[in-house]
Amino acid sequence: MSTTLDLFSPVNLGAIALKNRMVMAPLTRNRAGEGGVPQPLNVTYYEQRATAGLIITEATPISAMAHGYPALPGIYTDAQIAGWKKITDAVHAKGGKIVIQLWHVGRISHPSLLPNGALPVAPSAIKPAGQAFTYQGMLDYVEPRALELSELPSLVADYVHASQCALKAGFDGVEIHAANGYLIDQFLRNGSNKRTDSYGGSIENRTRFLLEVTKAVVDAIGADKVGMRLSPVNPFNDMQDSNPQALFNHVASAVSAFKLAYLHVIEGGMGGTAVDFNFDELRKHFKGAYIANLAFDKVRGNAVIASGHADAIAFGVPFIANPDLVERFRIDAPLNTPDSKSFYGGNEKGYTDYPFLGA
Ligand code: 8OZ
Repeated sequence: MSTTLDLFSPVNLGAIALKNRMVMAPLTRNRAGEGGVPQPLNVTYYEQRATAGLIITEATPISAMAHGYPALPGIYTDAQIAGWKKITDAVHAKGGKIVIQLWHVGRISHPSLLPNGALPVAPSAIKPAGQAFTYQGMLDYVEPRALELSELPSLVADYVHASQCALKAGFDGVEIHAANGYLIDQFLRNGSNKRTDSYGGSIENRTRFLLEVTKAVVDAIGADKVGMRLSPVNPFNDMQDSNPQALFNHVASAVSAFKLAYLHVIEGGMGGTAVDFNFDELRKHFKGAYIANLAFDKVRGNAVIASGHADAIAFGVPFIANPDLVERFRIDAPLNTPDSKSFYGGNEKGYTDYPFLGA
């Protein structure tokens, strides 16, 4: 009997039993309904992809202040819970597993997207380069308001509330979004965190907010239902750090102590940015299950699983264009071509109309 593991081998990530190691990456699609409530169209989209070993939902705001793009679903109101419940029921009925990605965008927002035109919040009042995607089109980012120390516990409480809402909505777990230049990552990396209090300066201090969120969510719903996503060297959203290897080795060790369901890492810069970072070294600092992500294909995915570096692989764009990606990989069938113009916003076109094999 062969003992070589590959993308089609089952695996347990904490309490979540996966029938294969092909994970659908979190993908922002901007197609939720009024009030951030998932719609029937969103049910169809996720249900179509339930043959993935695990679906990680699109990044989902944990509060009204956590929004930073149009037409995002939320996970903090009863109507949103009811909308998501239809999705988790549909995915489970097809034998799939689904966790929700908990998101606060921090400074990557705009007053027009926030309650009463509020300023976005961030660890420090540093305006990111670039423009926000708003209902009025692309608008320059504004200088965010630096969070007061006294506000941090209520933010942690928002993560806890959202994780409790997630369980009510029937999710198998949550993924804490600590990647890609959003609020938690803004605390971690010193290009965006210039605080002089106990949440800024040293690596330990910059990691404090992440660990407080993690501990609170773990205490609320159990570590075996909590994953985390990191992107140590992704420059997306105007991010940089002076020593990412030291920072993220520390982060991986510190979160390892919680015995999370998994750590999910974007192993480079989105858009193919060259990086100097040793992901094998980072991986050794985390004792639990590990999901690797960044433009993998079947051959590289199988190789990385066989090598023991990763336990599962997250695929993004291939799952947008191929609802039956697992079957296509299994039989080496050709893949549908993704249409990048319909990634963000719109209707069923480029969302639920990609053909299945044999259609
Ligand atoms: C692309 C466009 C909008 C949001 C991320 C949630 O990078 C995102 C995102 C990506 O994590």
